[in-house]
Amino acid sequence: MHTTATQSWLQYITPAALQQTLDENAGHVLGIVGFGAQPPRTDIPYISIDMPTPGAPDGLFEVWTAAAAVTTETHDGLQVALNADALFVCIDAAASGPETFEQKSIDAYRRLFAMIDALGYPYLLRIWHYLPDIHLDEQGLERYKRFSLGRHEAFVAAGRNIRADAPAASAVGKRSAGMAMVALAGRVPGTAVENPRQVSAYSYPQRYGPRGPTFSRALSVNLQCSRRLLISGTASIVGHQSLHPGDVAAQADETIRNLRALIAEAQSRDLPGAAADTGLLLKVYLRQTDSQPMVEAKLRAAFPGATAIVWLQADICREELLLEIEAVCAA
Ligand code: 3EB
Repeated sequence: MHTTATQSWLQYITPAALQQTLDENAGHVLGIVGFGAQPPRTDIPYISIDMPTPGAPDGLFEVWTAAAAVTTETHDGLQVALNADALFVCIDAAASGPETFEQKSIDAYRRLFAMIDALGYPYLLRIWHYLPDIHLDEQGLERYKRFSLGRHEAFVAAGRNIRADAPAASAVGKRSAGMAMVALAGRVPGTAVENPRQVSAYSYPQRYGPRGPTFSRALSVNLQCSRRLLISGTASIVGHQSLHPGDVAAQADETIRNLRALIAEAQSRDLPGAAADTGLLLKVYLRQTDSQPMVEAKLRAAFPGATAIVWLQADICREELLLEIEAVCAA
């Protein structure tokens, strides 16, 4: 039952290592996300995100693998990977069209929900949103807020509960036009973990947008041999407020406290995948890359057992936030 894929689950690799990784995990790869690098044409779901990768001059690949054998198919024009308990899909929403990101969000989520419902994987576990010009004013509302409004409307329209059905998520900027989404869905729900230091995102007050962002702070999932804690993009927010504007070092410290609080919360509930110091994979989005060495030193000190720390340059969804960190606990 255990294959080599069980140990990995998620790998961040250089383009030079991609072919070998795909060969070693043949039949067990759920999806490939390229950052600053173009994935190969393959049956496996893949997408390229236009985002600089400081410290990785050739770009990097995020490769999701699974213990259970994976098949691929096309559904509604999308390449989908499926196995006994998970579905993986990438949605590359066209840059064209006059509609706002509220409508783009509604359309993409409608398509996603219709697909995961039809294929029998109705529980959205993890989703990444990569949004161009995330701060752009769209008819009097910042694009990220419009996007969140559309997401809320899409959850409601699909009969989903904005709290109980909220997946783990990240939402950050990307460079070239067109919204990209990457999603992992399951046949059974995960267990949500909220951060005791933070107001739940779906309960943010209106000043952060007419509808709060629909995501959980973390989701504990059990996919066959793989019990993991999927931690959402986490930033320097306490309560609902952004702390330490303009101070990236203090934001990094605050974000580390948030990550620790979340992991401790999962541990206190005996949820799987929550040992902070082993097998932690960290993906760091920095608004400006000059702080990378300083942030890296803090992360290495805080999480000495981290098995990967990868770096991307991206806008964060609130203008005053200078970094956002997502994680997978693979303990
Ligand atoms: C925050 O805590 C920071 O809108 O899907 C982090 C993760 C953030 C996901 C999302 C937003 C999202 O509010 C921003």
